Amino acid sequence: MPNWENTGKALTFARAPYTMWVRDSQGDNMAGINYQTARFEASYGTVAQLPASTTPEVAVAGRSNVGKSSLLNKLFGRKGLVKVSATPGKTANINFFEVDGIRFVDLPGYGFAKVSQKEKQRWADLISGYFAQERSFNLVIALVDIRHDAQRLDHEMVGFLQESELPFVVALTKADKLGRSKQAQQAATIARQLGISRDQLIVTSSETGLGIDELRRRIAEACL
Ligand SMILES: Nc1nc2c(ncn2[C@@H]2O[C@H](COP(=O)(O)OP(=O)(O)OP(=O)(O)O)[C@@H](O)[C@H]2O)c(=O)[nH]1
Ligand SMILES: [Mg+2]
Repeated sequence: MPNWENTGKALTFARAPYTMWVRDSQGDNMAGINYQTARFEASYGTVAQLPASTTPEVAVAGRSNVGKSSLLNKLFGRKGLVKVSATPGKTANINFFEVDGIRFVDLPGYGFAKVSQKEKQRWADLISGYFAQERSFNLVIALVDIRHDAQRLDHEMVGFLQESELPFVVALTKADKLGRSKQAQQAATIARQLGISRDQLIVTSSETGLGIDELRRRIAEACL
């Protein structure tokens, strides 16, 4: 049972059965997703506010400061669409973006120590509340910093995704901070630590664009 924060309150994930939407591909899957249409949809502070899920959804989850917002900007090819900050804890809401009929969901980062217990609990409730809803979970992109061993909260996130049988990939972030051989070494180590196969893991960088095309391929497979 995941315990997202050290609040002492374990959160249960009772995932409702869900309908998986796929976007109408107008007879041609190869047409792909037009990322140039990316637009901010809305920001929600409580799960009760979330609108019904009527399109494919791609959610981005990971520890605070791991690079969720930067990765979304890189995917969209739009520098400032998703707010990025050097200060962790910037995204304390669930933010929806709409890209060519597909909804991208920027989840709040977990594990940031310097906020109040109350705020931590609010973030944890947002994340678990999102996954407990009846939504079209086409793909979850779980982000893990390539420079470090998998942390407790990374294990809990991936364990939860495996147990709930949600479709997911792990994107290792900030690969530009390591050399090529170290990247490969960390990818193998983190895959082993998380108990996932190497092909469930993509090495990425929002600085250089490494892995972004591969990620777009996975998203297209999951949503079209
Ligand atoms: N070098 C490098 N820095 C990155 C990369 N991705 C993100 N960063 C930096 O890491 C910091 C956090 O990035 P964000 O994208 O805001 O991270 P986040 O996961 O959205 O953070 P929260 O919303 O606070 O949970 C920023 O200073 C980014 O510039 C990357 O691929 N390479
Ligand atoms: Mg963010």
